[in-house]
Amino acid sequence: MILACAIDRNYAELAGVMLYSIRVNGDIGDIDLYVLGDGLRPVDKERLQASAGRPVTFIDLTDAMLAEFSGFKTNSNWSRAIYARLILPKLLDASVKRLVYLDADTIVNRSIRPLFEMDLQGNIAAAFGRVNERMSLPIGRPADAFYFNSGVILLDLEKWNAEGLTDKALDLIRKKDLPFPDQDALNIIIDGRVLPLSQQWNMQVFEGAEDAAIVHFIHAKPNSTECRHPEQARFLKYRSHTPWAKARLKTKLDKRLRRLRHSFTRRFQALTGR
Ligand SMILES: [Mn+2]
Repeated sequence: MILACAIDRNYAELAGVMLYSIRVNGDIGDIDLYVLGDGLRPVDKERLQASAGRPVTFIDLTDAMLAEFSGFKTNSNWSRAIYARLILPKLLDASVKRLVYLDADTIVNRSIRPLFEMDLQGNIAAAFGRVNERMSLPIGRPADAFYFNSGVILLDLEKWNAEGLTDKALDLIRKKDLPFPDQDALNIIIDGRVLPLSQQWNMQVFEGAEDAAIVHFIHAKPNSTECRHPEQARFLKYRSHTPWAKARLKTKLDKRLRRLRHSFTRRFQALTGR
């Protein structure tokens, strides 16, 4: 069994704190940690490894892998790494039966062993979601469809790979203009085969966050001055034990610079066809 995340360099700090929280609370035993990285430097990997306190397997995104998502939507918040999670099942050894994918903007406050050991009851995945008209209608699903968040997802890899779902998801993103491409594609291709998880595994709202097993910072990130989340203090406590202990909090200006950098990079890629 594997626990994995997919990040670029901008998310290394968040991933490091997430890995540290797993080390102290996750109770993952011999479950292997994987980080799929887009442009991670050796120093980023060293820091992630130090935070995890155990071996981490790094998979670097190659040009061939990136070619699969050429032309896919990105912005300064959604990097190419959001698509990388879709190809992850294809990159792993066929003997791996289960994968828990965790977004880097999460912290783990309790044992996540129950998540790995959960009976999927024949489903292909487990994730937290709800009936969500606002997310479902724009992608052509009924108003009463169950829509899950892809930040915490347990996958049955045998079923996933047997049905070639990576290629199906990528095809769908290529053909349709989906507002939240990776998450929408997942919701469409495994529709009806997702075991609903309790909210404590992917707590996105502030209320009750202190008791959740996994807190997911979906808005302002906890390493930024804009974060108003009640669990930011816990994030910073975990962070104080990682190589990012003394990193300054990101500001609005950092965000603007990141946006600028992103748009320049995109123009450059358009010009050079990369
Ligand atoms: Mn997230």
